[in-house]
Amino acid sequence: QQRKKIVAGNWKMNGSLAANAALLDGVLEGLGQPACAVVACVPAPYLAQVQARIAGTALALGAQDMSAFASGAYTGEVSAAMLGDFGVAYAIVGHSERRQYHGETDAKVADKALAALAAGITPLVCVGETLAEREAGQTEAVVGRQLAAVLEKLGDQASGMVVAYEPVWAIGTGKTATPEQAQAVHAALRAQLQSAGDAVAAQPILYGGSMNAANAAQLLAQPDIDGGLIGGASLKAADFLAIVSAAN
Ligand code: 3PY
Repeated sequence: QQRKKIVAGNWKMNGSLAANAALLDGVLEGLGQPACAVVACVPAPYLAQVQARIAGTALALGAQDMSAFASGAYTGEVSAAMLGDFGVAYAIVGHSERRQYHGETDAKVADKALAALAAGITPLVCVGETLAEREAGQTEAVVGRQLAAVLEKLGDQASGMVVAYEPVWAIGTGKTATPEQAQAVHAALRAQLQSAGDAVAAQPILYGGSMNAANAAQLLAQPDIDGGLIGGASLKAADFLAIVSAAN
């Protein structure tokens, strides 16, 4: 397969200076020079700590969210340029926890993706349906709507983004989409990306939602699953490294 794979850990709101140091020691000890891109999306206060520790290694730095605005009177926000100052290469935007608990709309997510690209940061754009939406047979309509908003906003810059499919019912619940369920949605997303051009469709599509050391290989064996956005398993060095190995 031609597409480069990406394994991105989403630490969410976990960690401390001490815990991060131990986790990074464990990951970096076993990481070597993987063929896939490997990313740690860390809480903003720890960017400097992680940037210093990963210098010269194959681990790249990511953020979990960012502001859609460039600068100014937006109390509490962190801009893409600020992230860039700390060597951030990737930023998750539109994670379902942001959509659910912080009211992020499709339009807001699209604005964030655009702001990331303007700062040279690759947005990891999350899409996904709730359980109710899946049971109502709306999965493809929902993720299609979420992705369309971003494609429209980015226009010819869309080839700079990476999409992550995260079924909301599989996030932090221990439930995982079966490889076949995930592949079906990834294929639909790929077709939608293709409508925006070859370069857009050539980007990896990540699966997220309780991907772990036990299920990663089967998920990653699917033709349109090109990596993972890893929640809980990214907090355990051995589990995270096992997923990286499965992607290599
Ligand atoms: C999960 O695996 O729970 C995630 O939300 C990854 O972003």
